[in-house]
Amino acid sequence: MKIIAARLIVCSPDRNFVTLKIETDEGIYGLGDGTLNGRELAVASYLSEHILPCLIGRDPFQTEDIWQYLYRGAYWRRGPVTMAAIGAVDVALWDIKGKALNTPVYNLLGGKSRNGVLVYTHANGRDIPEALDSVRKHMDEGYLAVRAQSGVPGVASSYGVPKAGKPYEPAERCLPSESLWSTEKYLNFVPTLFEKLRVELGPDVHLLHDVHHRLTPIEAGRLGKALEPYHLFWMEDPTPAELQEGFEVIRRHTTTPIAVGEVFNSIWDAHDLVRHQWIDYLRMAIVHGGGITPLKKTADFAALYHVRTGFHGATDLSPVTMAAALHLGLAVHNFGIQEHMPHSALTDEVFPHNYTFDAGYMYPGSAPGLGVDIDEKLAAKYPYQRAYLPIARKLDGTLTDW
Ligand code: EZ4
Ligand code: CO
Repeated sequence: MKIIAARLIVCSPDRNFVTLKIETDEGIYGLGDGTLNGRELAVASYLSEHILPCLIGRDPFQTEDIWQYLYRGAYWRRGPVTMAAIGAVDVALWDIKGKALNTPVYNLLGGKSRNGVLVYTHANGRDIPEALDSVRKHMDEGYLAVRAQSGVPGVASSYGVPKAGKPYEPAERCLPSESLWSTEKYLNFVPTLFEKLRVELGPDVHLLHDVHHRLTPIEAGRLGKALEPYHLFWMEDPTPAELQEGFEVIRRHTTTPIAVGEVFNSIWDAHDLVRHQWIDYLRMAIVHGGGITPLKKTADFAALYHVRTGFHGATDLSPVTMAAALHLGLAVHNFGIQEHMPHSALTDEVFPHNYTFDAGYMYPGSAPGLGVDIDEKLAAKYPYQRAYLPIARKLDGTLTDW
């Protein structure tokens, strides 16, 4: 089998997606996701200008060699643009492999290690009563695990707070909007949110929380300690992770489990975090980590240190990435949990898929390959629109981590 064509579909059915379609001489094609929120066209151009011409004529079964060719062979390595581009190719090749062998991709990764993939979804509120209602609503839908975010009194437009009546979607089709941040107000507030949630909801529901890189390690230690009575499933991205040893400081102060990695691109971003057991869950997205090939190795490495998976699954990861995460999550032994921030109805229509949700778990389906397609005619009606993530400033105007 040979690759005869590779092209991009850049569309915006409610939000932007960069999708790679690789076609073979046997009529089988595969899809890969190369979406990098707010920087979509950089990946599209990396693919179309630099990668796609090198794929023609290659054997799509050679996922390992093609991955090394694009990573090692480029001389320049890592970074979100490069790795999302390589990830798009890798995932499309696994999709082709599954279709050619007439089996779902999870069967090529070790087969089913469990019946279904435990997922968590997002509850958002402008205040505690709204956040509580939102968690309850998702529990009624069947979710067993819910991430809870709430507006912080005195902090306008903090992370995870929806505009009235709309589902939360951080990227906006305008220049970066500015949100405000106060660590002091946040740290005083968050324990009161989780106290209320535990009192009202009882001990069984898994509660998660995303700090979104906003604290220093010692501040994160304080928060983790304050949250211990409410036994969170995890505290996510407590501090920016460029300084991996920062997590040692957090660990010294709290037993609240820690998840990190949605902005990582490589095991080398997490190597110290994992081998020192400073974290509990690794959250790299399949697309931004360079595809299924490196993520399978990363998961196996993490397993040696009792670190489990918690792959990123926000709406900026396309249904193709969602499916890839479900196949890998079903197969690896050290699966932890999968994020599920459902796509809009229009996005789901553009990307028809086999995966399903039932009673707290997701199932990738048994279609050959990844089980996701793209309706190119419909996609063409929704062209790319420039969009950005917000930025954040402290109350005195200092730019801080969003
Ligand atoms: O801000 O995906 O856990 N989920 C998140 C997301 C990220 C966006 C960035 O593109 O933190 O909401
Ligand atoms: Co996050």
